[in-house]
Amino acid sequence: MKIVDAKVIICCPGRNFVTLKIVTEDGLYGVGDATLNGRELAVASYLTDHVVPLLIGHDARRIEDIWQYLYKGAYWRRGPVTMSAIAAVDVALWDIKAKSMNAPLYQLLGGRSREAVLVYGHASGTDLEKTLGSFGHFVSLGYKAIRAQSGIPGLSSTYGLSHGAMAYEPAEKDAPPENQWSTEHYMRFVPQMFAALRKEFGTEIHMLHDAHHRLTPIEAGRVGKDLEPYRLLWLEDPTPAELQEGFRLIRQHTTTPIAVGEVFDTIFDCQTLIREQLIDYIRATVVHTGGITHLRKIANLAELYQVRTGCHGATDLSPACMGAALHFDLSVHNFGIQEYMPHTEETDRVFPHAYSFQDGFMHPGDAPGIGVDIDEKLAAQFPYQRAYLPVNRKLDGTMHSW
Ligand code: CS2
Ligand code: MG
Repeated sequence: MKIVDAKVIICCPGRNFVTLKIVTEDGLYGVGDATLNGRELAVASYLTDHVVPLLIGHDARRIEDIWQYLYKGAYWRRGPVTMSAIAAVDVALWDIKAKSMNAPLYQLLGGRSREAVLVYGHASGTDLEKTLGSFGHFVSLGYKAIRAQSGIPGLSSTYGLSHGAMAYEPAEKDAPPENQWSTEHYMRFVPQMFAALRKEFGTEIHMLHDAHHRLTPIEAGRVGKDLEPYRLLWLEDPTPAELQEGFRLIRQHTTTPIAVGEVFDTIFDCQTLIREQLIDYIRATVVHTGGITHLRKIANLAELYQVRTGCHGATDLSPACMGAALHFDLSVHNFGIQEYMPHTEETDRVFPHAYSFQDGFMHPGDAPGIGVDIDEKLAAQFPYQRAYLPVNRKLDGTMHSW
């Protein structure tokens, strides 16, 4: 089953997506997401200029060998650009293999371990009252787990607020927007927000929160401790994870479960975190971590240490990533939860898909492969538009983690 063609499709149906399509000699094709938010064209060039010429003539069935060939053959290891490119090839090949067997991908990954995939939605508002309203909306839609983010009193703007919609767009067109940050303001406000949420919505619903890497480990320990009465499912990205041992300090101070990993690109970013049981959920996902092949290895390591998966699933991960992630989630034993931010109607039209949401859970569907396609003609109607993730400055103007 030789690979005869591979091409990169870049489109912007509301936001940018980079997709790889691989075609085999028997006419089968597979798609894989290669989107790296704010740096999309770097991955597109990596694929078109360096990877596609290597793929032609290879046997599409040799997924593991092609993964090793691209990873080791590059000499320059790891990094989000390389690993997103490898992920796109990997997912497209899994898609082809599953299609060639006329089976949904999860059947090749060991079959389903559960009936459906628990997902969390994104409640947010510019102030506490609006956040409570948004949370109530998600409850009414059947969500069993909801992340809550809010504007913070005293700060003019905060990252990750959807302004009443079901999702927010992480990146903005042209130049990076600048948000304001103050750890003191944040630390005062967040426990009040969860006190209000628990009071209004009770103890049954799972609540989550994302600190977006903005705290030092000891500050994160304090936030985790202050949030303990509200029993969060997780506190996400409490501190930047380049310093894996920083999480030891957090662990010494709080039993609030910790999730991290949406910016990780290999198992080497989280081996200490997992082996020392410094985290409870690993957020690495298909597109930024080398595809299904590598993510399964991370999950297998995590299983030994009772760490569960919680794949990143914001709107900058395309439906091709979401489809692949749902097959992974349905099959992997130590699954925890999957993030879900619905895409725009245009994006859903460009990427017809078999996955669906019902009553707080998702299912990848039973279409052969990953169950996600790309309508190339329609994609061509939405040309690329440069966009950037926001940056954060402290009140005195110092650059901070976003
Ligand atoms: C966030 C994302 O989904 C999340 O948890 O942290 O908004 C993230 O910032 C973006 O996906 C980055 O592209
Ligand atoms: Mg996050």
